[in-house]
Amino acid sequence: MNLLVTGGAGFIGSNFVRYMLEKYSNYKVVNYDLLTYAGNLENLKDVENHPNYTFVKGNINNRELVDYLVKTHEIDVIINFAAESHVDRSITDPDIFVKTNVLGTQALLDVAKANNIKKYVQISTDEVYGTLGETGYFTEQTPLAPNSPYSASKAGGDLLVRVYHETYGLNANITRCSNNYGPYHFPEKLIPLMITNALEGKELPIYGDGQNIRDWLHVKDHCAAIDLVIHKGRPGEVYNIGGHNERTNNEIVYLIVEKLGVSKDLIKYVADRPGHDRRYAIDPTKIMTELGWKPQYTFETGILETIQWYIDNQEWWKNIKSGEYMNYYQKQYGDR
Ligand code: NAD
Ligand code: TDX
Repeated sequence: MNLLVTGGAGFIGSNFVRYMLEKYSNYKVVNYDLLTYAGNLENLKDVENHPNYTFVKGNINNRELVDYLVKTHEIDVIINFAAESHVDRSITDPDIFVKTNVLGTQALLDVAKANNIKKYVQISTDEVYGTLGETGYFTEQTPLAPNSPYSASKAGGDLLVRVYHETYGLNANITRCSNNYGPYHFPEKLIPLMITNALEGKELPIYGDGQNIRDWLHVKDHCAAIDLVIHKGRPGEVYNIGGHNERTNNEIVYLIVEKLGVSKDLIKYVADRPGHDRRYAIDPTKIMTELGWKPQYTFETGILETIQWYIDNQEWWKNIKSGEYMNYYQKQYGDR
C-alpha cells in the first residue's frame, strides 16, 4: 500500500509515520508537510533514510503538487493530519485556521476524488463536539458544537469530508480522538509545556481554576486506532477514539511537579482561556466493538515514559524553544 501522510512532520503525524514504517515493511509512506512552526523533520531523524520513506515539503492547499504526488507515487490512501492545531493561537489569529483546516481539507478531498483514491482518512478531534458538563460522553451521534476558532475550523473540515462521501461517493472516514500525549509533542501544549518549563525552573501557568478536564490518550494508541480505520473502517463512518483517562489540568500539573521533584511554587494560576471548554470525555465503544481497538498504555505508565523522554531529549525541545530549528529549516528549504 502507498500512503500519503499530510502533516507527517508534526507531533501525531510523525509518530504515525514511524508506526507504519515499523509495522508494514511493504508499505511506502510519502510525508507531505509545509513545515510550519509546528512541523519539524527532527521528529523523523531516525527514519529519514528508510527506503520506504519520502519527504516532500508543501502546502495541502497546493492541489497541483498534491495531485502530482498522488499520481507519481500511486497513492492508495490519504491520511490528513495537516492542521493548525493550537487553540490559543486560533483565538488570536483565526484566519490561518480556516485556510488550512477548512480550505486545505477541501483541496485534499478534490484531489482524492479526482484520482479515485481508495480511502481518505481525516484526523479530527473531540473538540468539534464542544464541551460536556460533569457527566456524559461524546458519542459519534453527539451534535457538533465547537467553541473555538480551532474547533470550528476542524468541524468545517469534517463536514466537507462527510459531503464528499455522501455526494461524490468518496470512501472517507473521520476519526475524532481525545487529547494525545507522548514523545515529540510540541512544547506549547499543556503536558510538554509543563514538563519543559519545570525542567527549566520556569513558571507553570494554569488557566482559570485548573478544574477543566481532558481525556488523555497515548499517541501510539491513537496511531494503532488510525491503522485499524485505514484497513477496516466502514465507508463514510466516524470513529471516536479515547481511553477513559479523564484528568483535571490541576491533576496533570501536580503530577508533573511531583515526578520531577520541583517546587509547587512554580505553579501560577493565570487568566482563563476565552471560551474554555470545561470537560471532554470520549465514548470509544464503536471503535472497540466494530474494529477491535483497545488502548495498550495506562496513563500512569505513559506519562512517566513521556516525562522521561523529555528528560532524555532536551536538545530536541531546547532547539524548538529557542527557535533554532526554524532558522535551520528555513536555510535548508527556503520559502518553497
Ligand atoms: P501539530 O501542530 O503538531 O502538527 C501539524 C502538522 O501539520 C505540522 O507538521 C505542520 O507543519 C503541518 N501543517 C500545517 N499546515 C499545513 C499545510 N497548510 N500544509 C501542509 N502541512 C501543514 O499537530 P498534532 O497535534 O500532531 O495534530 C495532528 C492532527 O491531529 C491535527 O489535525 C489535529 O487537529 C488532530 N488532533 C490532535 C490532537 C492532539 O491532542 N494533539 C487530538 C485529536 C486530534
Ligand atoms: O499553558 C497552558 N495552561 C493551561 O492551563 C496551556 C497551554 C493549556 N492549559 C489548559 C487548557 C486546556 O484545558 O490545559 C488544557 C489542555 O490545553 P492544550 O494542551 O492547549 O490542549 P487542548 O486545548 O485541550 O487541545 C488539544 O487537544 C485536542 C490539542 O491542542 C488539539 O489539537 C486537539 O484537537
